[in-house]
Amino acid sequence: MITVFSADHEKRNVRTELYGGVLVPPHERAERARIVLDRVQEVGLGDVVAPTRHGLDPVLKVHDAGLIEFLSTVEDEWAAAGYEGEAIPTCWPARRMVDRVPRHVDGKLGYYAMSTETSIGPGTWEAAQASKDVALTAAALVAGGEKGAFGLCRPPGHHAAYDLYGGYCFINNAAVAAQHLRDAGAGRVAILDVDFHHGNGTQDIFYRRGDVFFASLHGDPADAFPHFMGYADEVGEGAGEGFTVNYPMPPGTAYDQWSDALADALRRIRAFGAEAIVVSLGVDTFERDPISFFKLTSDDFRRYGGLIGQAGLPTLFLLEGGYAVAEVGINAVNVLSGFEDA
Ligand code: SP5
Ligand code: ZN
Repeated sequence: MITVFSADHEKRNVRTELYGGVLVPPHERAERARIVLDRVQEVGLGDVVAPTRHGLDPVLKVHDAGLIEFLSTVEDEWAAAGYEGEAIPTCWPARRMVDRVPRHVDGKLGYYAMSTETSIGPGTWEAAQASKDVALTAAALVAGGEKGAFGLCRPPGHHAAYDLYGGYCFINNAAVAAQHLRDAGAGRVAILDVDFHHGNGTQDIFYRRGDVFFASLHGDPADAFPHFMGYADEVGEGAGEGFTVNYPMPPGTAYDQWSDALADALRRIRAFGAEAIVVSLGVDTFERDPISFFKLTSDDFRRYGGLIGQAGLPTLFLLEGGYAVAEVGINAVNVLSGFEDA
């Protein structure tokens, strides 16, 4: 399997994440991508290629132009405001307030953010663009006939909604890639989100569409981030009704229960008639992940890669979360090896 990788991910190297009331070094750090790349090379997964540049047109098919303009200017506006730290929102359009984009950067941050842990600093926007180019380049390989491809994306994407960033995400790589597959001729595309966290951004983007199926396995939002989306009764709306499925699961969930949900999601994807699958590959379901509460082992990642492979569809894997840094390479690449061996 070919891996697409860009060293430009390193341009996102913020110092802070607001966590437990303290500014700590980010869980989503550059070292993660280097460790996954090292593992790809160590096991001889296949060639590693650089992305080609795709510009912003494919991004604007799934995101609000206002969000993209904001992301491309926020760092300058933040610096111009005279702040010393990294950009973090401090207020939101909460219930019964107004839906208007403010002029001041503090207001814009609150307008476009879904959470506060995602500090923005110099280079964040460049890295986010490189990440979506990785996803698009890997999508083009699948559209061109590869059975599988791996987009080693960083920063991740699945929390980025139509007009929101957050959860360490800026551009929704999986949504951009799924739209690319549609435009390249796939009539029906499925997105399978196996990250520990609900893929709220991806669900948001396709919620009213019947051509892209979305399935997410995740920590129950009553107990886990993003808290305000991902319940089982969210099933899509309008033309999208019946084309979203959520599998929220409780603290302590291990492979037996988790893989039952995966099998059900794969049945739904087959019944939908998907011509390709985009996997939002977060490995924060791992038993020793520092911010999550599932109990998958490193062997379980290989096993479920095999289940995805047995679906027999062209499959694009895009890296999302996974914060047990020492094991992130082993776990992510185990999924890919399991897929290839299926
Ligand atoms: C892509 C991705 O995995 N994003 C995750 C963003 C998580 N953001 C907030 C996490 C707050 C976690 N609280 C955990 C408490 C653990 N004791
Ligand atoms: Zn996650």
